[in-house]
Amino acid sequence: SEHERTFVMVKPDGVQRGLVGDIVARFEERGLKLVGGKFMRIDRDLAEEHYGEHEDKPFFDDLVSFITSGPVFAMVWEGQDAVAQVRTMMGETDPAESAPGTIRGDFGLDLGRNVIHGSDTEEGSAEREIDLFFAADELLDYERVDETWLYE
Ligand code: DAT
Ligand code: MG
Repeated sequence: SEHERTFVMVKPDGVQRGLVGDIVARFEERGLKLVGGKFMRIDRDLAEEHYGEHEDKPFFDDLVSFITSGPVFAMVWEGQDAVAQVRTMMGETDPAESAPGTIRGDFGLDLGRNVIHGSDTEEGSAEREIDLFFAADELLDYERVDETWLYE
């Protein structure tokens, strides 16, 4: 909590469906601050490391194939309770169970094509993912002009 950073990624389906702008706009409008962004293609090694917690799951191979199948937009967002707030804005893992108004609930139908990744709230997850995708000098420190109006 307090001001923290979280790793977010528009997955290949979200990029192909032209959802990058809408997704970025949601976080910007919420008041979160973009501190890093990278349009990239994930290779197999990075995919396997990023999703390492799922390596024994039956869906692991499909997940790695999917996430490496096209460009993704990787981002780091900063703000008060950023990790949990992003998870709430994303909805449930399965878009079919996600409420309208959430990103997965507005843009997805299928578990294996759920548009977006965001770090989970487990201690250390966000830091691990940020370090995996971004070098320290790719993350920018600056103030948004509206910060005094976003926070008491
Ligand atoms: P999340 O992306 O909400 O953090 P997760 O970490 O449990 O969810 O799983 C990572 C991704 O793997 C998820 O976005 C979609 C896929 N996935 C999860 N559970 C699955 C399942 N039971 N069958 C197929 N794909 C699954
Ligand atoms: Mg997860």
